[in-house]
Amino acid sequence: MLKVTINGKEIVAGEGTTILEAAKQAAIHIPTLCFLEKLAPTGACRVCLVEIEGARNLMAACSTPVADGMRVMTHSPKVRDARRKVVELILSEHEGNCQICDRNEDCDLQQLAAELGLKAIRYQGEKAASHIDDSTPALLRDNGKCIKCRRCVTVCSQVQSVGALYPQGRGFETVIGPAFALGLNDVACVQCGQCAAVCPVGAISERNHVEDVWKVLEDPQQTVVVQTAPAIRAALGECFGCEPGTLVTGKMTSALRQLGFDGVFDTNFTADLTIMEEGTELLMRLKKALQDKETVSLPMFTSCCPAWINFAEYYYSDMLPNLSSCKSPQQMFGAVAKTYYARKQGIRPEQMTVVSIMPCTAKKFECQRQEMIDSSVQDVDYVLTTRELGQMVKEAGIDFMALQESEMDAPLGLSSGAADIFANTGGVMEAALRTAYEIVTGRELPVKNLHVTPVTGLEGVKEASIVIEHPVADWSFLDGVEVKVAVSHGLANARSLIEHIESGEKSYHFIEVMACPGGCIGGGGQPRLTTDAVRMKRINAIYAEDEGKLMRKSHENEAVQQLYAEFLEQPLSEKSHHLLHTKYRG
Ligand code: HC1
Ligand code: SF4
Repeated sequence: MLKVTINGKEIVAGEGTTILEAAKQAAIHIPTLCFLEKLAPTGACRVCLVEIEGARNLMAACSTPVADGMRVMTHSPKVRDARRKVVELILSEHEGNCQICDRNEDCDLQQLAAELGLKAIRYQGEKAASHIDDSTPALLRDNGKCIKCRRCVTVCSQVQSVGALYPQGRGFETVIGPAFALGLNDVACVQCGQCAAVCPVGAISERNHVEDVWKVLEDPQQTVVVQTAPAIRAALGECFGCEPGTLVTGKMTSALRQLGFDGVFDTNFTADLTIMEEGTELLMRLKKALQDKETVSLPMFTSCCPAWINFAEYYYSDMLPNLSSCKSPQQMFGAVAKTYYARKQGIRPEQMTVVSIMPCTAKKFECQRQEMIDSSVQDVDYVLTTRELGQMVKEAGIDFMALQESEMDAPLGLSSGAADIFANTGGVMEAALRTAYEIVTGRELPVKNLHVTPVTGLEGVKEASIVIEHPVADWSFLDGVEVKVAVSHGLANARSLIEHIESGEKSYHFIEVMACPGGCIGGGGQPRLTTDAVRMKRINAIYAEDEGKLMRKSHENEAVQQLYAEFLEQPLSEKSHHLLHTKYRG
């Protein structure tokens, strides 16, 4: 252990601890711009400069390890002056247009200027030219606002193993973006939005569709229904000052009704439907492989995360037959709403608009894919992120925190606890196992025993196995079979998992992949900044939502049962195949 003194306070720290980490242990705040927890520091922004007794230069706290006997000053006059200069130089190049910027009042640079007490910018520099990349339906990049901190570069390469963004040129000429000034659509960007989630300023954001939704809400010819993803309810409150992980399901429902939606529904309804379809698909693949000895594609991968689908298409096209053919719950919802529900309402698909509230930017891409037009028109019309919904509620003058709670509408608003946990890494797996176990064994799982603990939590790759004992007659070929499953989140983890499978080191029957760290609760459209502490709070809230429900298994959802009885007939029926399943291109 090493003894260090920071601002006169003695601290004991382990070998390899950085000054930034040691200061945090001692409750001393050193400001940063480029730093991201758990990822290799780049030292790019120089905001975390500190003074070390005996050293000639100021050092970056994020990348300087402590040494025994080191004496550090984090806010000495020399440090404060240097830090101000660094931030003033950044501001001198930054064309912020703050009042009309997406990040106004939610901008790390604004906050930093306030924290440092800046009253003037002593330097007048040339501003970077604005260059807008709107080549994808998911994201908008404006190089004019970029402060070259490289957070997006770090996340895209280290967390997602994509590397779509990187610094090019030198000094003032440095540009962060895809090679040769191409758009994100021209490179292998999966549109996950993790770059937008960490950008400290307004340089990368979601493509904003709020105005489109206002317009359609005002159109008397349209029936406008809304679906909310499982992860929204544990994060939307943050837009109104709540602690991360505050559940706002009832207030969110009331707000949506007040905004003028004609039906307030839940993506969770079709998450339950997904379990019926995907669980059956998995069991049929196992039957073909183990009983009929046919060649089938195993392991089967979940297919609800659109950024994961993009990743598989770009990098592992040979594995596309291994993806479940199920559409995501978002897309199943659109197809069911514009057929089954529209018919119940006596309207045609083209008279209905489906809006989704998603924690995700890739969902904006997914809804306009050519494969997603099965109701005869585009099944989902607009996708808003959690942040965009927060903006709409504010624009409408709704006092969110004062709203009474209310319930979603039937039938497409009814769902189980299994659907709630889709929001968390490991949740789709757990939801599928709850249903598959009961189908195969004919025995009810004890309520206390529903969590599959090895697949919960924030470890990057998680594994579990279940030995099937005494299945019912139809599934007797599974007797004694050890079903192996894996869960990964963050695409770099998916890549390493797939490489282990391809090399033969690992084998599984079923794998859940979510692109964003933590699963959807950590999506690219969620309120910023999502740290691990924030992820855990949202995850715990979602588990609490599940645990508070009487109905916690997808196959118990009576509204889903009714949908089968009145319309779809049974899982994997012809109609289900037409509306709920798809095939992805290579
Ligand atoms: Fe997700 Fe899903 S859980 S993908 O993470 O399968 O976005 O929340 O809506 O579609 O249900 C996102 C979340 C979401 C779908 C579901
Ligand atoms: Fe990289 Fe995802 Fe951003 Fe695309 S959306 S640039 S893949 S982090």
